Amino acid sequence: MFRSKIHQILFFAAFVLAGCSQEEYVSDAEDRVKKADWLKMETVQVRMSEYQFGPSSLTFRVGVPYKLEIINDGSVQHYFSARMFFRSIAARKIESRTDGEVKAPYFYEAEINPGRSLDLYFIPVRRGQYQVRCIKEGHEQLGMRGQIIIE
Ligand SMILES: [Cu+2]
Repeated sequence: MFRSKIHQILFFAAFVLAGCSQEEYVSDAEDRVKKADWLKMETVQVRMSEYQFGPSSLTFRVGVPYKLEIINDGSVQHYFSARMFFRSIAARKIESRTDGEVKAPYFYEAEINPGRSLDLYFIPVRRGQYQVRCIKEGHEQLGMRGQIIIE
């Protein structure tokens, strides 16, 4: 009886720890960004429009530095919202080609004006399959969702 209680507690602790590690951002993002060879950066584009992400599935490889060009080809604002994806990468910065850049280790979504774009510089860290969606009202239901795979 006592023993099974201990087991229950251990299982619960393991469950909580697993949950936490998935919830946390990559804590050594700045180190990873500094050590990466950005000359080997690969550029990938995703285009947003009414009402889709094109392509709707993106695949990245752990450890490779990327620039993801998030382009809004639509006629209204769209979001690139991907909380768990952003928690699985080391972000270097988000750059606007016209207005400058923001350097921060952690992001969770980007909102982009029609006809404009933002570039996300990052290194994938944790393998997995993540969701991206537009959180403008009704857009996801109309098809603005996709998947991001880190392999
Ligand atoms: Cu949208």
